[in-house]
Amino acid sequence: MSNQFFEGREKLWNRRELLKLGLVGAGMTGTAALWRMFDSQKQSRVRIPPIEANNADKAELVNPMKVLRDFDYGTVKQENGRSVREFHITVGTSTIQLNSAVTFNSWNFNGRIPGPTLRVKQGDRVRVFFLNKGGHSHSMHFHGFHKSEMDGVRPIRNNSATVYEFDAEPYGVHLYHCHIEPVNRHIGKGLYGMFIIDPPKPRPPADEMVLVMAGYDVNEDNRNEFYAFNGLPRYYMNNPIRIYQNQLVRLYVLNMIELDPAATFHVHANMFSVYPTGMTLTPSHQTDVITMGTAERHILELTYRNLGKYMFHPHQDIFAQNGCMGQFEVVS
Ligand SMILES: [Cu+2]
Repeated sequence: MSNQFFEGREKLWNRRELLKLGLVGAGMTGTAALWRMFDSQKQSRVRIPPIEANNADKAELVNPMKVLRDFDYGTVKQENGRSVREFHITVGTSTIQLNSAVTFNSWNFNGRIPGPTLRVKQGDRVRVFFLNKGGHSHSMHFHGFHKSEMDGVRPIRNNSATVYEFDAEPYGVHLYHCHIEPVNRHIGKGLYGMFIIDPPKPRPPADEMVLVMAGYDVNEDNRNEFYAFNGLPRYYMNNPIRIYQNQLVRLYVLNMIELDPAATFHVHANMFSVYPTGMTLTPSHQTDVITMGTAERHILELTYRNLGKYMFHPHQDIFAQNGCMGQFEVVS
């Protein structure tokens, strides 16, 4: 597909964006309207503690506080009586600051690490306009069901575009990533993100958040020197995630650490309910530590009874010591 075609669609999209408010009333029908209504109701029943302005306003490439509760539902269109969700993804490159001394040349989706959390409902048609401005060949490979030609393993050359299209199934917490060899390098540079497919009947209201664990091999020795939740080492240790006492918290957790075979996820002073791969509506069990291989992910639900600060981290403590470390701050 030509670049020109893609850019034409981009322009069309921008015009639609401008018209969006006017179109919502007329264009949203049937299940999409119900879904939207449910979203707004859900929002009104869940309270989210205020985020300090210096965190909320930061516009850096990697802003874990912004990544945390940011879900991209795409733009909904109705085609032949069904919902189509359209997304625009551009691969780029940028330098990020892992700590005061270490910078890292990242490759990323839409200028952020992890890439946008794409969120759809089971049965929606998903349409992704993919543009590669990353300087090398890249691709976008989704987990979940789709046809061979939509598997995202074909290299899309720099300054080229393609469209990925498939039906969203099965419901669960999934992922997408670049699948160009060496894949560990393309993922390690930052080309990954979460892909959530909501079940037909939505889950109960909760304070929902995304936690993606990843590693950084800064000296290219095939070992990770830094680890992080949502892009930046130790960020949530220095900027705790505020949550309300006695309110259900739903964590979408993904292990995207390359070069280490597995990582665990552990929370202090609590137990969480496990929904394996997010593919069940009832939990399989309760625990306070769960082991995930690379690309493994789960929905974990928990509620804190007591106020205060509580750490969460992989229990491979070397990962935690090197940056994959955070804390919840339970407030009343
Ligand atoms: Cu790539």
